[in-house]
This record gives sequence, structure tokens and C-alpha cells, in this order.
Amino acid sequence: MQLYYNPLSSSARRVMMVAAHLDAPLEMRLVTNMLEPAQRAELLRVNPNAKVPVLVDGEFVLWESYAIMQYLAEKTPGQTVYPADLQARMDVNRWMFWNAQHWAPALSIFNWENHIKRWLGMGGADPAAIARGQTEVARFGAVLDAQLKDRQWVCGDALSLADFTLAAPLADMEESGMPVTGYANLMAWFARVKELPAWKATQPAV
Ligand SMILES: N[C@@H](CCC(=O)N[C@@H](CS)C(=O)NCC(=O)O)C(=O)O
Repeated sequence: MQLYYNPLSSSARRVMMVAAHLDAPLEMRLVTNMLEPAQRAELLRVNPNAKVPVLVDGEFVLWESYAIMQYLAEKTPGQTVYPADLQARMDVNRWMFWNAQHWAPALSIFNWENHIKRWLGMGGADPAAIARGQTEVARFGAVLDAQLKDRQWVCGDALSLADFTLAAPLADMEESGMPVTGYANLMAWFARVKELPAWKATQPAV
């Protein structure tokens, strides 16, 4: 199996963490610059959205990080991060969808305004966007913090795909000034995630 990735992509990072945790055999295909015409053309051959991550397993091509995570788990005998029990599995799915719809978009406002824009030389943060980000993170951060009040991991006592999913967009929380440090349960959980071998093994070198 091959995985197209970029080291700064949180979508690729969550897949890479799952692959590392499951010890899934992946041949890594680095896409250094998704805007560079030759690399973009190569990416477009496997994903019409020209985005990473993309998994290629023989003739089967799969894009969308959440689908790839589930696919890797399903292919791994004895895995425990994507439970077989229907309700436990739907709980994991719930947090994966919640991340896609609410959590990652809220955090990405800070990533874009305070980090990427500066990195690209696009000027300072837009105060209106930051204000909107603060409202969104306050709303959804409180939900995640409450979920983690009596739980070691997001879905209970066992590490799951939900943890890899929700932690990935926090990777650059400091550089991006994400307003999450006030959430004690969330920060304690994130510290646990950062101790996982899968987190450490997928830390970008840059
Ligand atoms: N919903 C997609 C999001 C993928 C995505 O947005 N990838 C970003 C990097 S995090 C990307 O490739 N951006 C390049 C572009 O949009 O041109 C997933 O979960 O895989």
C-alpha cells in the first residue's frame, strides 16, 4: 500500500498515526509542494481533489483521511481502535464526523490566520476571522473537554480512531495560538496522546 502525504498535513498525520499504531505496511509517497505543477499532476492522477492523504492499495484508490483510517483498521486482524460492536463503532464514527464538521474547521481558522498566512507571507491575521474562531473553539472545545472529564480516551477506556482524529489538528496549537489551553481535561488527554509511540513516530521533521 502507498500513502501520498505531506508532513504538514493534519489530515495525512491522522492516517499516519493510525498506520504507525497498527504497524500497517505503507510505502510513503511524499508530496513536498501540492501547488508545484508536476507534483499536482501526479496527485490529480489519484485524487481529483488534488489533496492528501491518498491511499493506493493495488487497483484500489482511497482518498479522505477518515475512510483511509477505517480501511487500515479493518485490514488489521486483532485491531482494537475501531471496535466491532455496533454502538461502540458508531461512537467512534460520531467523533470522527464531529471532527470533520466542527472541531477541525474551528481550529483551522487559527492555523490559517496565525500560522500559514504568515508562513506564506500573506500578512497578519484577520481580526474578524480570529473572533469567529474563538467563538467556534469555545463552543466545541467545551464539548470535548466535558467528554474527557471522566475518560482516559475520547470513547472511554480504550484508545480509538477518534483520539487520532481529534488530536491531529492540535499538532501546531502553540504556533497557531489555538485558544485551548484553558480546557484542563482536553489538555491532559492531549498530553497522553503525545506520549503515544504513534504520535512520536509521525512528528514532522520541519
Ligand atoms: N477531507 C479531506 C481533507 C484533505 C485536505 O484538505 N488536505 C489538505 C492538507 S491537510 C490538502 O491536501 N490541501 C491541498 C489543497 O487543498 O490544495 C481528508 O480528510 O482527507
